[in-house]
Amino acid sequence: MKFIDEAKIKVKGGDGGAGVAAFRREKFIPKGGPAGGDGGAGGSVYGIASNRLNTLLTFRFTRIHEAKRGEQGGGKDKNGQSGEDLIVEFPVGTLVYDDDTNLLLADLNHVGERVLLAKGGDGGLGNLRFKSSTNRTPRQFTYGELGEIRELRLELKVLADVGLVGLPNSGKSTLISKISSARPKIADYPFTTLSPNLGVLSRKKNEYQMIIADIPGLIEGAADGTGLGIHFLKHVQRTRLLLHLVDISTFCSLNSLNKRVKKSKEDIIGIVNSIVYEMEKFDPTLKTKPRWIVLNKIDLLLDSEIRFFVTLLKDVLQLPIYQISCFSEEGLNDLISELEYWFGSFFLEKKNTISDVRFK
Ligand SMILES: Nc1nc2c(ncn2[C@@H]2O[C@H](COP(=O)(O)OP(=O)(O)OP(=O)(O)O)[C@@H](O)[C@H]2O)c(=O)[nH]1
Ligand SMILES: [Mg+2]
Repeated sequence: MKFIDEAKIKVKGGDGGAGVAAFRREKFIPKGGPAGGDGGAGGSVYGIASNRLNTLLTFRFTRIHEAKRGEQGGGKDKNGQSGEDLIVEFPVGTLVYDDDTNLLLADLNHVGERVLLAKGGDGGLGNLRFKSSTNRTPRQFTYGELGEIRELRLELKVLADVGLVGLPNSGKSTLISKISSARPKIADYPFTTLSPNLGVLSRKKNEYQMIIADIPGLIEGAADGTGLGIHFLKHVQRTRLLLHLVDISTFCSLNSLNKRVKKSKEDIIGIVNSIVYEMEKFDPTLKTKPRWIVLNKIDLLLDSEIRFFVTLLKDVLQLPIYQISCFSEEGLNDLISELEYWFGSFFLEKKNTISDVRFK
């Protein structure tokens, strides 16, 4: 499935049917009087948040969404039938903007949430309506109103509880594959992940569910378009917590004797903080979002080295720091327990669940 998070569509309410001018024509009833029925109202277009969709891809193929028009009125006092409403499904997390005014019409973030996007036109009036003591044989009728037309801009910001951010290769996709049933592509080259993956962390027989978003890696200069850019950060904007993955083995380098040596304190802090500036450039509030540093790949270093780096970072960053190895799975249970504890009751409240999703 290709991940598309922006689309433009046009919605149109159905036109109202015209009213009719007609007269009763029956045997032995001369001058039967007006009998033209009203036109039916046009159907309206509604948007609804659904968990059957995970991307806006379908809107790239179908751009115009139009409700049915109302039927014209008939003779013998017959009113036209109303046009059927059109219900358009959007993935949960879709923001719907009026493309002309840029006004946010809806933020569909709960399954079943519904919004009126384009109202159908009212039906016209038949001549029966114009009958009065002074106008016994009215010939007037009105046409139906036109349905509303709107150009819409759709933007999907996936709704996840936890966002994984970090440099390419830090192990974000490996982590999501270990703690949820999501199976994203994993490889030892940068930018393996090209679009977000969602995974659901379920605990205690589905009593707890937490949605985790794995996004493409960020690098220095991402805000200026380097690498895959920072566009994907919008998918962690609505998370409650960021897990900032760092490959701890990058804190060391090999010297001329092929011996592992620790990098300088400045370099280490530089590695960790390199993406923070990019996040801030994208959205300053991301910097204030709760963030935990997760040092991954501890299987590649000695315990003494790990202790050294953790102490160094704790002193400087003042952020919670966790150590894990997605390979040996060391530290994973502790991390999950901390997540459960941190999310507390919110974890239990979750109603809108999604299934693991992988986008190509
Ligand atoms: N030794 C070791 N290697 C790991 C560990 N976790 C992940 N890797 C490897 O690190 C490489 C990168 O992992 P990914 O999960 O693809 O990294 P990513 O952060 O998703 O990378 P991008 O999608 O490119 O941003 C892969 O070769 C993984 O097998 C770990 O705990 N220990
Ligand atoms: Mg990845």
